[in-house]
Amino acid sequence: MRKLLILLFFCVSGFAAEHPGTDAFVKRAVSEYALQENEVRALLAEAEYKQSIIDAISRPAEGKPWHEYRPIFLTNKRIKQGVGFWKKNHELIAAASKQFGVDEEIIVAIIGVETFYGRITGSYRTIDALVTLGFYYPQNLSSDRSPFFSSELMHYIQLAAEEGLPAAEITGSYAGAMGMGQFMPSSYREYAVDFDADGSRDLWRSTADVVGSVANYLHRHGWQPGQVVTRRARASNTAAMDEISGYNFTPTLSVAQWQEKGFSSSSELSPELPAAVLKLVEKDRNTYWLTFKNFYVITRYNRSPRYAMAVYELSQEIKKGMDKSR
Ligand SMILES: [Ca+2]
Repeated sequence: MRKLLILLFFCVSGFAAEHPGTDAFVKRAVSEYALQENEVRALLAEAEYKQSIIDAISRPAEGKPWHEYRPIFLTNKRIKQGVGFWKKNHELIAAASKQFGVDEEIIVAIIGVETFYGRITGSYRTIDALVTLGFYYPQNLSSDRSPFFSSELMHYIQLAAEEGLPAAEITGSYAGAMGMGQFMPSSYREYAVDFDADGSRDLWRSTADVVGSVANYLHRHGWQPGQVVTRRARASNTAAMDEISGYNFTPTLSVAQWQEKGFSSSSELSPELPAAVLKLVEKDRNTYWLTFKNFYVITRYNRSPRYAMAVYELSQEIKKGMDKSR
């Protein structure tokens, strides 16, 4: 009986270490990406399923209405520390802004919203996050994002090999985002830059690399320096509310066309300027905004329009704080 129990124990623990989908993943890693089978298997065996990660993905902050979402990011502390971060790194930020053509305050605000200027980069092991979400994605959510996380896991393994990173030790957000700018592995591989030219792209310890990488990310997604991000709009009683998207902020209609549909804004805007319309849910009413190419670019960093609005508003408050202290 005792022997049987011991045998059973080893079987159960053996199975527990093998995540569902491991074989198919390893097969792809080897055939499509020429990764070493034993190394991939060893890394996956180290990864642990975390219920806390499933719980976290099931209730993201982006689900909150704007009037609850905004106060999380638009705090005096985050504004003040943004001014401090900008002053401390003003040469780096100015250099990145110049090289990549991205407004300085937006670079600062992104790092501020993502990690409080590098202070809170996340304590989940990235390998746990990507394996949990890639192999155990909850089926009761509106869309199955396991293919995305599985693909990010593949990128992560390649990134670790390319950059010489300790793949089983790195920590980040519950969704696998890493470092001061919270780059997903695919973004890290594609957009991170070695801005301090020391031979490696280090988004944990090099503020220069982080600032340069955030600027490069926005630049590569089409940032237009000095151009408008968003403007408050007025909606007429007959405005075409059904043409407002909750998730797609590609500017497709012009300011003039939106005006015909009942959404008007200040006269300084060129009538030909392409725009989208955003509705924000305030406590006792809705507000409407014309959003432009640069707003869309911020949504490439995080798809939530509330995220983009928080970044924009924070950037403006930090800029005001900088102007005051100059
Ligand atoms: Ca570097």
